[in-house]
Amino acid sequence: MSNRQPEARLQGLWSDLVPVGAPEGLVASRGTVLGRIRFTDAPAEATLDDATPLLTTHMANEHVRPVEEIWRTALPVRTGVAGDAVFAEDGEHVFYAVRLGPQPVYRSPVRELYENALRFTWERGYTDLVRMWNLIGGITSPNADGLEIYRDFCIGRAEAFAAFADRFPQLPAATGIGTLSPGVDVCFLATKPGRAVHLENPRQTPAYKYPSQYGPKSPSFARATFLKDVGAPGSGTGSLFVSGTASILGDDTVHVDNVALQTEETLRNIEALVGGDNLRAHGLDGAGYDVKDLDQVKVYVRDAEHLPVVRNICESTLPADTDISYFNVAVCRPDLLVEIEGVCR
Ligand code: 3EB
Repeated sequence: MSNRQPEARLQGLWSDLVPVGAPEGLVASRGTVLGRIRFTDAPAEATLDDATPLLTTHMANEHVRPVEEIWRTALPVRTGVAGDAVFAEDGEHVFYAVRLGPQPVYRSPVRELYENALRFTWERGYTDLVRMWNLIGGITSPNADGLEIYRDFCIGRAEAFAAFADRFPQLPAATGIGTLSPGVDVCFLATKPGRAVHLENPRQTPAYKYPSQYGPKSPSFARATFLKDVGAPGSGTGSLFVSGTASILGDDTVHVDNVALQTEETLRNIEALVGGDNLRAHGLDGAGYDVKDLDQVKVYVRDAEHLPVVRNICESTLPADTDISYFNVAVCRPDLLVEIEGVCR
């Protein structure tokens, strides 16, 4: 568990990644729980557990330890159920989580899932989408029609965002990553309006503009979202939520078949994304961040045999007190071997 910048933890939203079944003392932290994501050895329906939303996804195997991500806020929380989804809100933030079981074709059920989610958050006034996670079983396998499941998923998601384009004209930071069981687990964080600024990466084509060689509908996400702290003046202080980032330059996968170079390129992509020049290019003042400021890091590695080399590079690049968790799951293009996300504060 990271203890960097404890004062930042009194503001807004923060998370910890802890081993599943950790003793109380390790889990104890200031604030109230907004939501939890359990990365474990089997999926389960999203539920209220201990009166808080819990998403359970199959992302642990014999190569990585099961972990739980716990999102907290400083404000009192109200929780509930909305159809198949569970949620928690504190008046400033909402966490929403839902599981879609295995489908022959994902397009229509994903569209419906996303439309329900977008309608829900809009109606409650949490109109700034901040961060979405799309955890997709069999991500690079074919659906019943022979279309790759990630491409199938992207069609339904894009259709939902198109239907809500008047209310959500801008896309938030996201992750699209594989899991180890069929089905799709989705969760997101959103806030009341006026706090989120979405960023692109100068080294990468915006994902929503990827050419059709990567699928009939481009992926619907931004490279990062800056969330201003409540009440901060100007662009003020806040947190920068970095999307799942891979070894992509422009729209091309680079360093095919070289996991070390892919990991280093991914970290350079993050460096360019979070730096002061890119923040200022998006109207944010302040010094920006360094890749070393990335915390609450999740590293997704396709092949278990690559875990040691990826760990080595991450641990030699990031400070020793960085909170990093590793997952052995597929990435959304067969030629991508690694994907990295995190939060800068
Ligand atoms: C990429 O840059 C890598 O579909 O939500 C990263 C983050 C990726 C989010 C998504 C996909 C998604 O295209 C894949």
